Amino acid sequence: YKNKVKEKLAAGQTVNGIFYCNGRPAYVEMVGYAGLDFVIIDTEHSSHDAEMVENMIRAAEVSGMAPIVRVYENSPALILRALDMGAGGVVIPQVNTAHEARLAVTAAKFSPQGTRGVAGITRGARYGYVPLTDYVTYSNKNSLVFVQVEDVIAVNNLEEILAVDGLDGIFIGPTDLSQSMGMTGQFDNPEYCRIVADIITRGVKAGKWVGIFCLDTTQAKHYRNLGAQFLAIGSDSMLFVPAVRNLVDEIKKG
Ligand code: 3PY
Repeated sequence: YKNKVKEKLAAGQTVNGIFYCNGRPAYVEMVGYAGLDFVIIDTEHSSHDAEMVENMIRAAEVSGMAPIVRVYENSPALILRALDMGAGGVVIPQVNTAHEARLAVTAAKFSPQGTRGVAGITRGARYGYVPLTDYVTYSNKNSLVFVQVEDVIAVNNLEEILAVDGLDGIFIGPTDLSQSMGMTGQFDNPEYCRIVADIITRGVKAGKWVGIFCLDTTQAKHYRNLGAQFLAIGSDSMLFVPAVRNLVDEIKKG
């Protein structure tokens, strides 16, 4: 298993993915065959239990996507579990300081870069089929760590967060960011747009990859033009709900 997403990002390419909040592995597999690069399997705003997450990771791999898990808080145990299950990376919500970002990197990396607990028997380690030293090297090199910038506190601390060694990138959470700015969901507000553009520009300048949740492809293209490379475009329900609504509207027209 190779982390194609990390390879593409390193080559300066853009990667496209989707959030998954209402799992079944089959639906993850279904979107993967369409040609997406990654899926963010959400455990923050979802009811996924650990076994479901593991099966969604499998489904992503089968259909050629990098499985990225959003843990529900910045906890070493949750980061460890996601990577042990075979996630290709983690997204960590509500990271507001360089210290918190450093904790996330330390939790995600084995020694010497971090303090992640080692076990050669996990799914990530291919249950022991891979020599432990190879797995440790591979995982440290290839696992992606994105911390979410989704609060004005993080924006104020952005310079220090971006300077954290071993951190691959930042991931902008538009809804929470807009809330912390006192303008929940006002994604067209000029001040909100200015801040988002500024975060992207500063992230790129610092040499980190910038990810962002996009409502649609128009927004994704806009952020791509600003330099964001890791684009999570919509979610499972955002694809499904309009289709069902349309079906109901159409049939009721008589
Ligand atoms: C947000 O918009 O707040 C996110 O975290 C993206 O899902």
